[in-house]
Amino acid sequence: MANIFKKMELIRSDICSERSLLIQEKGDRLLDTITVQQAHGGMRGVKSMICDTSLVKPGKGLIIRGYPLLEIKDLWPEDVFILLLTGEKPTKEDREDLLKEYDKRAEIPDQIGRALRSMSKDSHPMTMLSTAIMALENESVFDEKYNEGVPKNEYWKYYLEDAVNLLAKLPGLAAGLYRIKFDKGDPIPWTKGMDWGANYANMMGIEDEDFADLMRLYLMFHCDHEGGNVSANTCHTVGSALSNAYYSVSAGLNGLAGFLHGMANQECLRWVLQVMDRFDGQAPSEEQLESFAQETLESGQVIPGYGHAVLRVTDPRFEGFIEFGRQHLPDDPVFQTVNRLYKVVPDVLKEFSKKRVEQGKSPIADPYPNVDAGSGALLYHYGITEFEYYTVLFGISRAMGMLSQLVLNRALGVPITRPKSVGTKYIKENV
Ligand code: CMX
Repeated sequence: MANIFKKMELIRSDICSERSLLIQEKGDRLLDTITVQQAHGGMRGVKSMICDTSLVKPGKGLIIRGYPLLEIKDLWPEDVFILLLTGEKPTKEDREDLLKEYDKRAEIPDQIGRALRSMSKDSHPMTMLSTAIMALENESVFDEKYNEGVPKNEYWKYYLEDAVNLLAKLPGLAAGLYRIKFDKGDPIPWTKGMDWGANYANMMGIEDEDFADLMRLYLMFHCDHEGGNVSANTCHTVGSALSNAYYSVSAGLNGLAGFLHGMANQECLRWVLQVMDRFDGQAPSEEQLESFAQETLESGQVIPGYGHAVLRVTDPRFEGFIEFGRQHLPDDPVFQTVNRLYKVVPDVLKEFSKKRVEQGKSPIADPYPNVDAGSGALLYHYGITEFEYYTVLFGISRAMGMLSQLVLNRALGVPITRPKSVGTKYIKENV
């Protein structure tokens, strides 16, 4: 890991002095104001934390270290982890250096398989993932070094060790739990010399070059979405207490398992298959899909895979997946249904939003598809029909964003998170 360490040593001193200078020169300047509505509304849009790994622009979508996502979609997941962490696109040597580390660290202790097998058969795959990560927590290098009394300014090094250890094991954990939970046979070990995405595909038991390509794209697309989303923000907060990377990432993943966040991908495919079931498994017409979408809204449910807290355009990650689908599976009925839904759902949501406003409710701010609307159809095509598993794939990728943010936060010495809450009485009396 010499290359990454060297780069991190260099950028660390730069980012630390930049941070000190900014606080010194502009520490008392106003970054934002907050309204009562925002305090009551999930702090939507409040600028109150720093994240340099990526940015989500409402009109453009995800920008990773200055690169719009679709411009760098051919980077492999291991490349993007280095980019998130260091701010620089990796060289071939950097990638090889990281892959060698994964080769050294990927082996999963036997007790993890035993722990997963002992879990209740109806445990959700996200519960199994979180449990498996927590079962590895005793391996934290940071905890060991902290107990030895290393100085604060070296904490980041051991968070980085833990990050690489965890990333090396995550595909094996996730693929292993897939095989255990869905009776696919014994877990398959990591193959040395094979990249992260292809290894994950292989360990799931799916030997198909196209699927390995999809995995690389999938793992790249879900890697990060700035710092305020539920999973990243949770990981940030837990890590700020110096909980190690295992505690922090597991906590973030528990947030990802929410139906309004990463679990929307399983819900989305469930919803797509529901409408197809009505039409003998065929892709329904646009009219049929329109009335199904209206029915969903009228029954008081959300349309999964549509809407976003920040985005106000079609998610470029969705566009990227649709492009992959057009190239590799244009005739697949599930993919065709997803594609047709894209033609009708935004208008249905816009109409529904108008009615909501007439009733004095808030509008639907974003009627367009997010990442979760497109990914499931592709996974389904390659035989991953167990859609409760989809959030695990999202989580393995998002761990790269959470871990790079965590390491950078420790490198900067970001303090423990502690915003101030106020009561209703305070607002009534003081605002
Ligand atoms: N279907 C129906 N109603 C929707 C909707 C959708 N797809 N998207 C938003 N709304 C509703 C909200 O539920 C909210 O209604 P109430 O005021 O009655 O509670 C209203 O519109 C206003 O919400 P908003 O300001 O547009 O959106 P929020 O920032 O509050 O929420 C999100 C964003 C993603 C939770 C919401 O759009 C949603 O529930 N979408 C469906 C679930 C989904 O796809 N989540 C995945 C997001 C991406 C990810 O994190 O992975």
